[in-house]
Amino acid sequence: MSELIEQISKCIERGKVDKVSPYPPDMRDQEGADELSARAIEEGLGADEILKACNSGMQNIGDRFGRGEVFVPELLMSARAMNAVMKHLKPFFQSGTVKAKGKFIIGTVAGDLHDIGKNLVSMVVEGNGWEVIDLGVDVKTNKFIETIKQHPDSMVGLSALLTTTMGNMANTVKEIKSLFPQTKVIVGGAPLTREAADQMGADGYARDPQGAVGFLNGMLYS
Ligand code: B1M
Repeated sequence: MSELIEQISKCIERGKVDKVSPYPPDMRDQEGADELSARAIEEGLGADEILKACNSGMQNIGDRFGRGEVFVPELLMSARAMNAVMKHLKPFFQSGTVKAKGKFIIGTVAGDLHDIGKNLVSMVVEGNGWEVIDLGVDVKTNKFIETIKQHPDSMVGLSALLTTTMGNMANTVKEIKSLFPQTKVIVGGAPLTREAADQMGADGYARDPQGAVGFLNGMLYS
């Protein structure tokens, strides 16, 4: 791993957003995720490599949270640092070729506020030529239903990061499929598995954004 990549990963783990951010106190006046990722791009490092560094920083802070060593405020600072990087990476994920293969409605399910992974899926899907309607986080079933009514030709993606919100996801899938049996629904997020997706009655499961693109493109030609 290059030194720059290691520094970016550390900034994500420590929640160091940018140079002016006073947090964390021991990194005061040092460059943060914002400046370092901009520099990494200038130096020609790939967006995928930078994203991998971010994910490893996120994994570390998540593990420390799981062990009770850090708390929600630290997770939030890490999320802010990651968003600072995503701002620079967005153009790379959106530089797709042909536009509008179809519409894709996506949201994080009710009760769940995690949106970093969902945003990545949005960007990559959009970059692959789909029009994305992003409903945000904590999206209730009704909101999905209303949006499908407005865009009946869409496919739908649901994201969940908590085992406790997988139940809400299952309810949303069930409701969508009972009202719109033709609408294809794909689910994803860290606690999901293909088995869980099958049990929910989802049409597809993807463990990463590329998997979501593969599913959508596959549906186009099926
Ligand atoms: Co939370 N959190 N969090 N958190 N958080 C996790 C998920 C956790 C695993 C941490 C831990 O305990 N080790 C744990 C969940 C345990 C569980 O249920 N299994 C947890 C918890 C417990 C909580 C709270 C309950 C904490 C509390 O309040 N006590 C709370 C819940 C709030 C709520 O949602 N109601 C909470 C809050 C938060 C913050 C708000 C502080 C913040 C989120 C900020 C934000 O998203 N804007 C946060 C964060 C940052 C995390 C961790 C550290 C990082 C998540 C992340 O962004 N990962 C996370 C630990 C971890 O993941 N190691 C943790 C990076 C992201 C790129 O990956 O989201 O997995 P991911 O997305 C991937 C794939 O999953 C996939 O593609 C993405 C790119 O590869 N994917 C899809 C995602 N959606 C998809 C949809 C698809 C296809 C693929 O198709 C539709």
